[in-house]
Amino acid sequence: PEEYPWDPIPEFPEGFAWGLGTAAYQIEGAYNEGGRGASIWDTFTGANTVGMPGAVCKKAPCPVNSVIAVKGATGNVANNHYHMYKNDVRAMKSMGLKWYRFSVAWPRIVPTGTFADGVNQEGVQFYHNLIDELIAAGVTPIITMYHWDLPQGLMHLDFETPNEPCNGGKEGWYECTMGADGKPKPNGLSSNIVKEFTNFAEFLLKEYGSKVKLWATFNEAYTFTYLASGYGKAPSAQPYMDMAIWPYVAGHNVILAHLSAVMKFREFQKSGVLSAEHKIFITNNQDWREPFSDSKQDIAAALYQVETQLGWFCDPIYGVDGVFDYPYSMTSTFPYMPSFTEEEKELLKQNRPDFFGLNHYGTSFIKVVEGKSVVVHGDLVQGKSSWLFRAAWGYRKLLNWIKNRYGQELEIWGTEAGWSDGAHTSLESKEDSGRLTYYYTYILEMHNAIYKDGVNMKGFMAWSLMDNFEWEMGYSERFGCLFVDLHFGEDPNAPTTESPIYNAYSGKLDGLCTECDDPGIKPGYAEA
Ligand code: PNW
Repeated sequence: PEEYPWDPIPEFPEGFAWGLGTAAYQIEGAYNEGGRGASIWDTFTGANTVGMPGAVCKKAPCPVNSVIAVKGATGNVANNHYHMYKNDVRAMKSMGLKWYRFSVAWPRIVPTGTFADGVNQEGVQFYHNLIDELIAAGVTPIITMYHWDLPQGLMHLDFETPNEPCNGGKEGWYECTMGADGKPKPNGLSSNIVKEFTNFAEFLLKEYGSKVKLWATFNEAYTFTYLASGYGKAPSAQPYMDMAIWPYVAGHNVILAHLSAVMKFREFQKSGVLSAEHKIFITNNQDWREPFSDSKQDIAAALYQVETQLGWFCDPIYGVDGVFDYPYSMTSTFPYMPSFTEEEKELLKQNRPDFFGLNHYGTSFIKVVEGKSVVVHGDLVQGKSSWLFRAAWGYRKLLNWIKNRYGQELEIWGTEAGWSDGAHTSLESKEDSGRLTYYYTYILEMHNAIYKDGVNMKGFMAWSLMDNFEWEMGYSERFGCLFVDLHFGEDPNAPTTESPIYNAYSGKLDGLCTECDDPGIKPGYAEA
């Protein structure tokens, strides 16, 4: 279908890693089983977390964050992967999958988030079982340490009197101290959040390092700091925070937590806990921003967008011409930009990750109208997601941008790319031409980037293995390479506006959603 001749994909370099990805909260379910603690996503979706370690909700009804777009949808059950992982791995094996990127749920391993409170052996064992199953099926695991499900115990929300951070409490990624100049200052490498993430990372490396060689610290720092602060992409201390301040406080803490985990990794490589074959990276995300015209304004505005998203995290982590710091476009124009100490910059330089992890989905055109950047999409084809416009050439341009900025020797691993379509209730309507066109064209352009432009790309993990809980969009957007039969509305006890969060797995109503006026897709459970 569509405009391509569908000739066979040309050969890729030997050993090129082809794989699929998922994230814990999007597939696992079993949110209140096996000793798991509460995460910020349980709170965000309105799950009943009463009695769970680290929960903010002490008695039902628990508060629901009003910015979630598909009311009533939760990851309480999701793909039930926690119980069905053997099935899922069997599916991977039958597809001939060789690489699989997944994340570990921090609150499943450290229920309160505070390491000194103890580790949950049942959770630890679950990931051993999963990894063993993968390896037995010939699938190489890649672990993402953090894919947005912060233990709630590390972020004490106050729903009654919403307040902005910097008040000395447990503030998750927003931890800071108010400076005398009225600007919040992150607390540096010794902050509580950095220490707890490092404890968690250290534990993971010791526990699973003998089985897993590839490790990512974070998934999409931009999304869970910037989008989380203002657009409800993920929960923050309150739905709409001051966007000039808080994303940058959170981002700073994330970069230092990443640095601290890499330092631990290198230390373990020196002491022999890990080997030289172990590799560590971070995954950041960028959709391509193409100048709408060749006017200087449009070109500058498009570049500014890439620098202030991808550059924000990657300039300090990978360095530009030997300088490991925020882009000048940010430090010179953002009033609340935190700064790194000289010592931190030196540590960033000495602890550069082994790979560049890249999540990339689509492209937008940037046009300056009356001094403001406007996003337009011309005739690009749109997926189900509001932000997703297909343009494989944008992928090639972005890969070149990364090569030119961070150096040709740095290996790039595509850690996500994918296409969403809408809700289907039966397999009959699944033709999948949008997804096939997406992958076919993106893979061709990736091939061009490698063979024509000299981009040093080593792997490509498509998103996602299967349809799953698409964050604030619930189950209304499907990114799966495997179609999932969502058992919505077929059950006589399926949710109504009065019975908001029906847990089809346990057969119980286990949440209280106060705003289920427009459930869109009914909450329920999914089975791959
Ligand atoms: C990624 N944007 O998020 C995440 O890593 C996945 O967990 C998620 O399921 C997937 O992409 C699809 O959304 C994104 O605003 C966050 O362009 C933000 C954007 C794109 C992807």
